[in-house]
Amino acid sequence: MRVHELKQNARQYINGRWETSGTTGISRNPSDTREAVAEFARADRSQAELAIRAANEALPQWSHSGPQRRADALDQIGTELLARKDELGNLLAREEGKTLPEAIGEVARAGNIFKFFAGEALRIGGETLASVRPGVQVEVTREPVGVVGLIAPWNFPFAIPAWKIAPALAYGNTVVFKPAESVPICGWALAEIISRSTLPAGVFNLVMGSGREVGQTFVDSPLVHALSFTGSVATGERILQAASARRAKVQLEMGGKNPLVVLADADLDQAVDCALQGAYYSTGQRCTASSRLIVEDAVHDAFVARLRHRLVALKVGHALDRDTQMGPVADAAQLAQNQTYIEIARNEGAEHVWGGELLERPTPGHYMSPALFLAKPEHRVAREEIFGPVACVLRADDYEHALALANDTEFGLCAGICTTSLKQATHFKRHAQAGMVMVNLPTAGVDFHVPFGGRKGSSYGPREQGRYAAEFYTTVKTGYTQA
Ligand code: TXE
Repeated sequence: MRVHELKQNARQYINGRWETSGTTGISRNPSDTREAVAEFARADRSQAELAIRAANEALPQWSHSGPQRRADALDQIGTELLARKDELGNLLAREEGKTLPEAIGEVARAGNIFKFFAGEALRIGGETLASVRPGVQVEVTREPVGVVGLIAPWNFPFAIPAWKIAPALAYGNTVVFKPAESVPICGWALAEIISRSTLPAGVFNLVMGSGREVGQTFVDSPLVHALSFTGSVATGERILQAASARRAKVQLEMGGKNPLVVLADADLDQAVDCALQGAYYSTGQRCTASSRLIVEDAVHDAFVARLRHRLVALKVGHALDRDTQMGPVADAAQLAQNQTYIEIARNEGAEHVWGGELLERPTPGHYMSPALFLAKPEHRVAREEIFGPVACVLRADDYEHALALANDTEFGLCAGICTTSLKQATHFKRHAQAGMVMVNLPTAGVDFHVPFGGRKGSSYGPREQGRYAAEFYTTVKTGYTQA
């Protein structure tokens, strides 16, 4: 079913059937809040439990299914996502507010992820080792973890679900998936494609609803063996406590306060481009956003002047307008959070360089201008994840000071450096305390086939994406055979 043919409300997908719920919600367009994207069913606890039971019942058969069957299903899903990337990108831009080119790119990424894991399903391997005991053979094999509960955020409503669902299915797990409350229709559209693949009933289930009801039911259910979550630090920590108390396997991707270091020898135009893209594209709503720009003293003022110039010219508008470079903030709560941080920055004495005001556009939406501050390392605006188009510049005396500032954070997702010095780029790659490191690139914008994740307060558990995803979605078994 095409998205524009959605006449009734978007329903839950449980045990191979589309189900209504007791209540419904309306998803709205952040570029034009008068527009309802669609009505959707809102599940309660009992419906979430039904989905979990369906996933449990489907597990024995699916976990022993052949890899070709899994590969074919994933490939089919990936092919449809790629073929419909323009239409689904339009939906994504309308529901989440990222610009149309960004949204189409995200759907294509989701399609490529399914295709990648179609291949991985055929590459599940193991190890054979000689035993320390004569005549005994040891083999290490990978098996599915079981039923996995996937809890997604709103900022990448196709790509993040894809990079959780595709490896889960490739490695033989069954899935209960909850999209974020503000982007259910993107989750539904993905589920609708999955529902038409060759997966048996119950292997994949969509449950739309609140974190407190549906998400918490996944977290608490003894029938959910593993949980993969992307979202805020506070929710992630609560999930970790509850899930580890019942010994479920947990993977968390949470916030970031990613540094982009600009050294005096950097190509300054390239560095300003990296900062602009990294901090403000996708309206700054990326966990990898370059929200701390750490600039060496000698080029500090020139860098700030050039970045300010670019911000003044940045076109903020409706996500579907051709000229728009930065769409609206995703929802009213996030806009309010951004505005609170702007107030905090001013009250703490950070120097305001540009932006941060609410903007009026021809359509009523959550618009604000990109904001830039000169901050001190102790300012909250330089320490806490804001998750909006708000960045700050910190002045560094030299490279060593810049590196120390870069690592002076409770987060550790991504770190970047702009420099023409091979020596310093190499040193930074080795000493940045982050899961991902970029040289002469924005901190945001990563490939789909390599590991994604961080250190310190940003992440918990094994990495997502690439073949490293097997660490979370499988468990190993060690077999001994006496010949
Ligand atoms: O996140 P939540 P929200 C950060 C960002 C943002 C803030 C709040 O700073 O401003 O989080 O966003 C589900 N048990 N990030 O409110 O609450 C929820 O329904 C189980 C950064 O959207 O963490 C949603 O599906 N699940 C991040 C998901 O958790 C629960 C991306 C995330 O929601 C739950 C998003 C519960 N008790 C937000 N409560 C990044 N770094 O990429 C909520 N959920």
